[in-house]
Amino acid sequence: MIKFYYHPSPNPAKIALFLEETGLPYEMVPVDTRRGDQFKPEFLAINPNGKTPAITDGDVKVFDSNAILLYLAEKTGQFLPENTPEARGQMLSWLMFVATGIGPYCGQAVHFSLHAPEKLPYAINRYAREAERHWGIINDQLGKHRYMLGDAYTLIDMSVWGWATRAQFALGDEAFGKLSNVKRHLDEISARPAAQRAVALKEQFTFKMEVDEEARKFLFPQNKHLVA
Ligand SMILES: N[C@@H](CCC(=O)N[C@@H](CS)C(=O)NCC(=O)O)C(=O)O
Repeated sequence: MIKFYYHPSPNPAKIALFLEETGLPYEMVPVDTRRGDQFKPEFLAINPNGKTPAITDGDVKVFDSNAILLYLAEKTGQFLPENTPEARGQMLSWLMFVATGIGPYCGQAVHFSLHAPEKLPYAINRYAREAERHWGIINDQLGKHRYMLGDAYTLIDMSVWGWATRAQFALGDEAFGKLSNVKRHLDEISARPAAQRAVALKEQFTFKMEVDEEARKFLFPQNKHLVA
């Protein structure tokens, strides 16, 4: 059975949605990153990057959310676009775009506005504007058709959904004013029963929610190198 290494945050949410949509049997393994579970040797043996999500499927280990989505889509043959070079080219492009644009820029936007010990206007502005710009590209794409790749719901929609659930947190309460297509897409997917089960997964374990000194030590280990 698939073991799904999970924390209630945007990248694992994509995998929770895929697993729930397909009905693949899986066991959820909580990784409480605010308590340091991501640095346990048994987890690092699966994901040497020490971040969630990861899965094991028998002897197969897969880490990084978009790699896991592609692995599961290829394994099941579900939620893939048609098997043409054109459709596959678009799928790979958007998969990498979400992985390298949406995720990291939203993450850094939150980091510099909320968690950085100094409020640096240059860094706050750079990451907020870049996060907005990336979401604007998704919004334009969703203005052309119902889903990211056309008329069919695919793994790319699940990848976008994981982060869209946190877009307002990253960009501010007014974010959806300029991103009406993203909001429409988010609302449609969030209403799916599989998405509701994916969101409810966090209730199966009591994760630490506070970002206190202990959590900051685990989430931002590089800070120990800062000179006081
Ligand atoms: N590129 C990775 C990023 C994974 C990532 O940053 N995961 C976050 C949760 S959304 C995490 O585990 N954070 C805890 C930490 O950084 O220690 C992916 O797409 O899976």
